[in-house]
Amino acid sequence: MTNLRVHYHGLHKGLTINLLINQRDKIMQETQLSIKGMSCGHCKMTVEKALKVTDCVDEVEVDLEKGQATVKYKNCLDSLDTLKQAVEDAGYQVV
Ligand SMILES: [Cu+2]
Repeated sequence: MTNLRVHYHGLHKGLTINLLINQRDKIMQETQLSIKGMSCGHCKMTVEKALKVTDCVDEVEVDLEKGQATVKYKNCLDSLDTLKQAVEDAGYQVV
């Protein structure tokens, strides 16, 4: 009986660890970028598209009036510079 309990707890722990490892790349983080140079809906769409530069970017929301982009991304994104570079490659400035 005692052995069974110990075994159960060991198994449970192992499952938890596996779950954490599988979830590692799914944990979401959020950042906001101030973007200069957007003037119309077309700019907004261009920047949104540009920011989805890798699969690690999950959600992009661009507020044209505020000149601000909210980006939700997974831990697999190597650096925030990747986002900055993508916006600049699209012809806008991150300030
Ligand atoms: Cu425009």
